[in-house]
Formats: sequence, structure tokens, C-alpha cells
Amino acid sequence: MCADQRIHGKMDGDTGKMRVMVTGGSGLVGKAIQQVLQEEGGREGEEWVFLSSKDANLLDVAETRAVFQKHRPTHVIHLAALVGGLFKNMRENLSFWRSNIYINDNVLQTAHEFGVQKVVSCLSTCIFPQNTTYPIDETMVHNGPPHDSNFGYSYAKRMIDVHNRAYFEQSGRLYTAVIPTNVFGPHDNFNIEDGHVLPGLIHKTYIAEREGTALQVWGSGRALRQFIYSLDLARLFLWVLREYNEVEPIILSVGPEDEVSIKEAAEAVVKAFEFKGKVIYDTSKADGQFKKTASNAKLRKYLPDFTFTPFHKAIKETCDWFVANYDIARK
Ligand code: NAP
Ligand code: GFB
Repeated sequence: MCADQRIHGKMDGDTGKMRVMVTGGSGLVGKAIQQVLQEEGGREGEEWVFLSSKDANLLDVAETRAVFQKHRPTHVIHLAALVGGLFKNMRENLSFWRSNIYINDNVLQTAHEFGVQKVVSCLSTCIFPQNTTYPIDETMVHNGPPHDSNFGYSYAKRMIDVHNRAYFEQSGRLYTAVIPTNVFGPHDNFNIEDGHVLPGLIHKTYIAEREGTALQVWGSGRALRQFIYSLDLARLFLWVLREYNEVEPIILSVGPEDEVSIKEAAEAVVKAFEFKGKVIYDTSKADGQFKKTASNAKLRKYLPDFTFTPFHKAIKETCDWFVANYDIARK
């Protein structure tokens, strides 16, 4: 599909009620939303367009305005960002701060000027205060400095919440945000140096199996994480766009009871590949935040019956996708 991906719901002519533009539509989460829409067919009166940076470099305000002018969206899902795992963040905090501040201000201010009715942006559970009580909830975003490893990204993301409150207070705009935990799935960034832990371990296990070498897990394996499958996050994103009408953000995550250690995550990848080689833990590498256990009580209040894909099933599907798409995967 070309960079500018259009999906039409079952509409009567051009009387669509919602024109949804998805920034960052070519990434892990954007591709998952496309897949879920294709599976469910989109809703009556919805038109969707998925952007990549080829459609507009959102660091440039003129290109940002041009793409809003072209599509005249009524709603925006704002995913575009400089994104990376722990180690890329530790190397490039300044880039993560500046790029994301500029992208976010360009998109939100342009949406406001073009009269976009609703914008759903993305924070992350890794932006919460380092010193906190657990489980963390939506009211705690600004309660203290984030973990040093990714302060640039964290502060830039926190400013989205400040933006949203200011647009509501000054202009009555319903611009809101979701707070996903660590996401994984097909179309992830499998680059070993820059990506997140699960795509990194999937890529490394694939190589270790092919070359008969050991799998290197970075850090002690003791850190704890909650992981959400990208397709589950996509389903929740569609609900937030269509039904969630608070300016305050909402955490989109499996529950605290589903938290796993990095060691357990690595073992799940090993099991999915039926890898029989050695697994080595390189403790010279950082563990990053030990834990960032987030509450999904607010989500459960709205959607008590939402079911997440079982972790091992989601891991297996992602490993199978990677093997089948090795040539085209980002790595
Ligand atoms: P991703 O796979 O890295 O995709 C990033 C997307 O942003 C791509 O479509 C990319 O376009 C686009 N983009 C980057 N820079 C751009 C620019 N200057 N102009 C226009 N588009 C640009 O990211 P993701 O994992 O899907 O993340 C989506 C959102 O979820 C982000 O806001 C991220 O902060 C948030 N989030 C992610 C995680 C996670 O674990 N992955 C966890 C919590 C929150 P190209 O394809 O053209 O490069
Ligand atoms: O997904 P990840 O890179 O980021 O996970 P965070 C890092 C954890 O996984 C650390 C261990 O404990 C690492 O020691 N790990 C083990 C590995 N093997 C690997 C590997 O091969 N690659 C990677 N990357 N880690 C990020 C934030 O924190 O969370 C970002 O820095 C982003 O800003 C993301 O928000 C969601 O979960 O530590």
C-alpha cells in the first residue's frame, strides 16, 4: 500500500461523518490499527487516512499544514514520534526531547487551527515519575522527575498532557491522550540497537538459531514490564477515538497481575522459536527502570469485559510474522 493509506468505511457517497487522519500510520501501532480496521471493516461514515513521514515531515510546520489542508480531517490519531528502546533513549535524550516537542506542537496547533474536533495522542507508561507508589495511575504523570534513561522523551510526552489541558481550558478543544505500556507486534522496529526489548530479543533469537550461537539477553533479566499486543492496543485506540471523552489521559495496558520479568519475556521468545541454544545475560548492560507497574483500573471501569490476547500467543504470532517477513521487516 502506498504511503498515504486510505480505508473507507461503508459510507453513503461523500457524506462521511468522520475523516480520521492517523499520523505515524506506517509504524507498529499505526499498522495494527489498519489491520483491525480491515478485519472489522470500519464504521458507517468513517474515512481513514494513514500517514508516514513521506506524506509530511511533521517536524516542519509548513508540511504539517499542507497535509492537514489536503485531508481536512475531523479527527486525528496522533502516533508520529521519535520512538526507541531503552538504549537508544540513553544515547539520544536531546533528540527525543526536541523532535517530539516540535512534532507534537506542530500537530496539535495545526489541528486546532484547522478546527479538528478530536485528537487522541500518545503518552507512555515509561514517562511516569521514577520515585512513585504502585500501581501508577493517570493522576500521577507529573508527580516527579522521570527515570534518567529517557528524560528527554518523557518530558516531551508529558507536555502533550499540558497541551491538551491548555487547549481545553482556552478553546474548549477535546484533545486527549492514551498511555500505552510497552507495545509489541508485527511491523515493530526489530533493529537490535534502537528497538525495544521484545523485537530485539525476537531478532537476536532468529540470528542465534540461524548461526548456532547463544542468545544474548541484555541486563540482569530482573526488570519488570507489562506488555500489550499491538492489535489489542489498536482495538482500544478505536474505542478511545469513538467513545472516550475525557481530556485526562487513560492508561491502556494489561493489569499489574500480568507484569512479567525480562527473563520471563526472553523465555517466551525462546519457547516460540523452540530455541535450544544457550541463553546468556549480559549484566554489563543497563536494566533501565526496574518497574513501572501501571494500573488499568480506569480502563476496566469503562471496558470491564475487554480481553487481551494471551502473552504467549501474541509472542508466537509476532515471531511467526518476523520470520515470514524477515526481508521487509524494519531491522
Ligand atoms: P514506530 O513504529 O517507530 O513508528 C513511528 C511513526 O512515526 C512512523 O509512522 C514514522 O514514519 C512516524 N514519524 C516519525 N518521525 C516523523 C516525522 N518527523 N514526521 C512524520 N512522521 C514521523 O512507533 P510506534 O511504536 O508505532 O509508536 C507509536 C506511538 O506510540 C508513539 O507516539 C510512541 O511514543 C507511542 N508508544 C509506543 C510504545 C512502544 O512500546 N512502541 C509504548 C508507548 C507509547 P516513517 O514510517 O515514515 O518513519
Ligand atoms: O523495551 P525496552 O528497551 O525499554 O526494555 P524500557 C529495556 C529492558 O529490557 C531493560 C532489557 O531491562 C533491558 O536490560 N533487555 C534485554 C533489552 N535484552 C534487550 C534487548 O535486546 N533490547 C532492549 N532494548 N532491551 C522504554 C523507554 O523503556 O519503554 C522508551 O525508554 C519507551 O521511551 C518504551 O517509552 C515503551 O521498557 O526500559
